[in-house]
Amino acid sequence: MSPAAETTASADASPTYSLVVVSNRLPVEIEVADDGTESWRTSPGGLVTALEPMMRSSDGAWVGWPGIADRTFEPFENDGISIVPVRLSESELEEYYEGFSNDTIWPLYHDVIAPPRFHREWWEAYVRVNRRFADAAASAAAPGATVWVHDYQLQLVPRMLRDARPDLVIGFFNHIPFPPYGIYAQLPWRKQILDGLLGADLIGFQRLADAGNFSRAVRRLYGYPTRGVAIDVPAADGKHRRVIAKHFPISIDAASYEELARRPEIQERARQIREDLGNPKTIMLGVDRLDYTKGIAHRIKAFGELLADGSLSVEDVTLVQVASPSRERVGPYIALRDEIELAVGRLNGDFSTISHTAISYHHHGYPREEMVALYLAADVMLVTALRDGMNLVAKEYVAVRFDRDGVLVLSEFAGAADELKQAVLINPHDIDGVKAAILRAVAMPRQERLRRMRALRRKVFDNDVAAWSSSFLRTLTEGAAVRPGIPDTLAGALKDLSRADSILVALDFDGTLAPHVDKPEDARAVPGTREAVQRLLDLDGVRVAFVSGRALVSLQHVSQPQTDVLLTGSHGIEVQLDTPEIELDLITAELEQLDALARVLERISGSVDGTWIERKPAGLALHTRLATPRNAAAAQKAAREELGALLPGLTVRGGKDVLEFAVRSSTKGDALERLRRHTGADQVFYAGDDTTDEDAFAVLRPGDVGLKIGAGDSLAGYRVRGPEDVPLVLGLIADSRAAVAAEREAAAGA
Ligand code: GDG
Repeated sequence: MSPAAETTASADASPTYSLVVVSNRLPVEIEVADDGTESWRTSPGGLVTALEPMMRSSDGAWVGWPGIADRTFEPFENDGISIVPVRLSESELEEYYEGFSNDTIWPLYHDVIAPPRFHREWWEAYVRVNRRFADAAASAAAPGATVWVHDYQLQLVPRMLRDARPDLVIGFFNHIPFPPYGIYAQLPWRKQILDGLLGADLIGFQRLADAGNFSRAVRRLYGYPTRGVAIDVPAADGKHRRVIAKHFPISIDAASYEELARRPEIQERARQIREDLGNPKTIMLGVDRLDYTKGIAHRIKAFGELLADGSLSVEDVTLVQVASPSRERVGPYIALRDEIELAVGRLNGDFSTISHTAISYHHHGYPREEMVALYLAADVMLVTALRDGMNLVAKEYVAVRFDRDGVLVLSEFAGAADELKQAVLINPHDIDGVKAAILRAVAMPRQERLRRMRALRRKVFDNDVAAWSSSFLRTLTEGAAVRPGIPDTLAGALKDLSRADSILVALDFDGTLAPHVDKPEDARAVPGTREAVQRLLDLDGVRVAFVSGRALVSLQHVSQPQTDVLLTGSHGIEVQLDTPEIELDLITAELEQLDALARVLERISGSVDGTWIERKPAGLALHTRLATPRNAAAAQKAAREELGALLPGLTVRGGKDVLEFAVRSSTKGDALERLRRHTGADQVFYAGDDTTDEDAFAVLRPGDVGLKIGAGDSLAGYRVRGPEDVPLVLGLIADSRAAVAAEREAAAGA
């Protein structure tokens, strides 16, 4: 633990990091001892636990506010993680944090449960502070680093970072809901916030619905095309940048909660709690930050009515409510505390007896050990949020219950309800419904409790916070965000490749030379491709081939190849290798299979909108690109099942929105091997974007270069963002090759 060094000057030539996490609060806080000495203490939270190992192994830094205003601290190291503190003044704390973050965005994003307040000075402070966080992150990030920005306080940081550092891979995770457009549209700065977020490569949300709300807002306010999770954002150079908006439900470090729960002293404490409460038959528990989104008043009302109508009695049931202090200087929170405490006081006044308290109410924060003991003691956990991004309390309760007992009553307006379906789900606004759920939970037979808890535990343990963070980072670094430009390592490999006596440059067409389009016949190579191919064709010892899944005539039509380009279509079944004609050979039996195949697919495609058939020399493709996801899946399933039964020998291949059936099995790997034989090339370069290109990457040999275009797992050693980068890559091969030729000529002349 490092001492809290305070400085006024900033350090020069600070070190940089390959993974930078940015959040409003740092995972450390300052602790002042009795004698006034200060030290840093780690504030344990799920996020820190999840990211700690990754931060340590990948040279990580954490940028954030240390929790104390008007103080400047030098970056320092804490437990193997570099900490970069950001300074906030007292007035910024009021305007940026308490104001814009917690009194504008928080209520707006939580379905305006409380009215959001819009103040232009708050917005200005928000922009100013976001800029400071972005500057700090930009200085901490190494070239090409990954930066992960967290939460609603920092929504402008992704754009600010991208403008300052286009080399970075930027992710953003929103821990709270993203509201429907009708609500979001109230925000006077609605366009600026969207633009801020769209600076990221990957924007993560808790629920599918949040990601959908975000994409809809982008469509409504900017008109950018969205397709599934992808949003195409125009970039400064006239091209498009692909941003992914997707749900990644956050979780907890489940094993560490269970580990605490298994400690004998914590189990003893749970027994003690029950005894101290007068050994009621049922302990119900609520644990929340004292926040109007948590529906605390609703649960108190339901419980009060159950006591009033005699369905429950204080001898049998006690409600323990932990309401940890939160945002105590923000207006609505001051009012909420009064409201809740009045309700608790009234209810206890009406129903408590000398020996039994109706509500045991605690306006404190407790150590985690005490929280775990409370979860263990609670027979029924009440989570009645009116709106909640996820609600980790629900998952913590489940993780703690290694005895598989206990009933979780869970609001369907909490993100956790999407996963924890075996909870007793409620609409907290429906007080009668909440009352019925409480009675059901109190009386639930043990068998049913165990069955439900077992299923809930599986969910929570299978999807813990480590799985969450690694899935977000994987999507960010492998998928959404392939870095722009040509990686140095690729340039180096191409240089080595071009030293070979003869080389083959083999290129997939769709998605590699040409962007994917809805109508295959409209596909065209990006500008500059033809010239780059021509430069290669003009060089000695270089052959160029197009390798496609398309029928060869269709490939000729869309690619308009120069005469010297070698062509293979239908995954290698058709070839045109320095001959005027296309070569293909199918036997009669295969031709008959082809007819049967066509009949089945025509019938399926005729009955499902948005699907069509493409005939290929040795097979047929069922395209589903224009169908709804459900129809596409149904059509593909029907085709697979029917043809699986009728023509079991067919080769089936799934691509992007397409399912292909062939009577002759051949892959792009076969095509590439044939091209290698035909050209006698010493080394091969292959570029492709689709799963079918993986067969070609699989047959590459040492010294060959495989280039994957865009996102997704691949065997290729190198990757670029999209087809627009490919002419540059081809140009680089031509440059290196020309340089090698010049060198050789000079050597020969010497
Ligand atoms: C936001 C989103 C989303 C509470 N009191 C004490 C205490 N806690 C701990 C709980 C839990 C955490 O605080 C609260 O997390 P929640 O998820 O329930 O809610 P928010 O604070 O509103 O969090 C939320 C979350 O971000 C993560 O993305 O799930 O939807 O609103 O871990 O245990 N912990 C201790 N003493 C307390 O008195 N030790």
